Amino acid sequence: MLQVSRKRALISGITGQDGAYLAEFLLAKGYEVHGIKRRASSFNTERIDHLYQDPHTPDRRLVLHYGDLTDSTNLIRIVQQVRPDEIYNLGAQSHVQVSFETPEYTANADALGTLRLLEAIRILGLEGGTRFYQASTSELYGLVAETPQTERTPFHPRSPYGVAKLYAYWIAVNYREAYGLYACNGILFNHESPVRGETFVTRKITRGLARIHLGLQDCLYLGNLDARRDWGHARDYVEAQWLMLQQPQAEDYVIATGEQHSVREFVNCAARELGMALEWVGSGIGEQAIVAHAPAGSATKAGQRIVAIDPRYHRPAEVDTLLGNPSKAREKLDWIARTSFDDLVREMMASDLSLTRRDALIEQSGFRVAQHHE
Ligand code: NDP
Ligand code: GDR
Repeated sequence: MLQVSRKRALISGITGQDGAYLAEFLLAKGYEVHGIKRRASSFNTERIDHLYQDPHTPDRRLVLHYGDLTDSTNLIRIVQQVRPDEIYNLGAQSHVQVSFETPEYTANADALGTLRLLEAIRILGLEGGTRFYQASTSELYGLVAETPQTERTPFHPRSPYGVAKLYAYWIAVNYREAYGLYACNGILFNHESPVRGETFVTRKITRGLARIHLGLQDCLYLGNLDARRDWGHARDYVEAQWLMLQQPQAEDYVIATGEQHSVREFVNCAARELGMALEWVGSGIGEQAIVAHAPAGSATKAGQRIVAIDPRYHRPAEVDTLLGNPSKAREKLDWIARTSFDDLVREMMASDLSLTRRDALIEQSGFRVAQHHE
């Protein structure tokens, strides 16, 4: 019988939000999936535990390799071992605010890490066979020159993260032009999910409100409530990443919903999911959200302050507004964002409510759960 060899993908950042959704997506498509995970002092594979296959499983299709984007020889060795058809470079220090505190490390992992992977492909002579996806970002636009943003909108990044990703964007373009490498930039706008990192604003809100609703926390502290983002669902966005690598020609694409909401609107929508109505009072750093209507069974009371501003969460330079135009992706990839804003918030809120119920039970039993308030 003719043996059809399956495609092999290598994912850096497989333990992150997108890595987990992409690994699941590619496994369902029949791929053999290899992922790079960092050595950590405790388990860090929670997001992909449901996909894990014991190393003794015959013919397993998910293989993890220890590695780091700051370590060239390690990356060359992994690419040499795997000889992937597709590399998805999702690994990064991806938190914008943290990049102001760790700018050099962010540049090393996010900018030079991309160069190291591209060089590994070249050193091993795989330019002809290995396709490369670079996780570029709407943070490249920063101080936006036009709205909505397209593939042709000029870049003006506003953080060490954005500047590092600007290098990564251009080095991927350069390797495409200089060496004929099939390299694509997906310029992805914010995308979220129930497994979004807990310190990004959306997850911080759904987790915080769930904890307040169940009486585990009194108040949620946020920064700029007026920031506006084009928020989609990670599950939809990883499909676009894959589609970009299946085209006859490598190109760059904006991936977005084309719809924008403020952080304050996200809070209101998440509160509504709990049956709670909020009233916003005060202004500037004195602005607060007060419970106007508390649902039955909630630990909150009408009149209680549940959201306040902490200037610690204001950034040295802010990206005030982002809105993407995904027309090119719709026309060339036949891709659209399927999940609406309301459905995204609903799914995240339901998931955090159920996780928080579990935490409440653990605490009632006399055990402590991790706090992670940042
Ligand atoms: P996460 O922060 O959830 O995941 C980042 C991943 O990168 C984790 O697996 C992390 O490992 C890994 N990582 C961090 N540093 C290194 C390093 N030095 N070497 C190897 N791996 C490393 O990010 P997302 O999944 O949300 O995003 C995926 C990519 O897409 C990132 O590059 C991000 O910058 C970019 N992006 C994200 C958008 C979004 O809205 N989510 C929008 C546009 C771009 P560990 O688990 O050990 O920390
Ligand atoms: P962002 O996402 O910076 O857009 O980067 P984040 O959720 O961190 O911030 C979005 C906006 O919300 C404002 N904000 C707060 N942000 C956080 N984290 N915590 C707060 O308390 C808070 N209060 C208000 C921020 O100032 C900002 O304006 C994400 C990351 O996934 C990047 O890796 C990715 O490239 C971009 O999205 C697209």
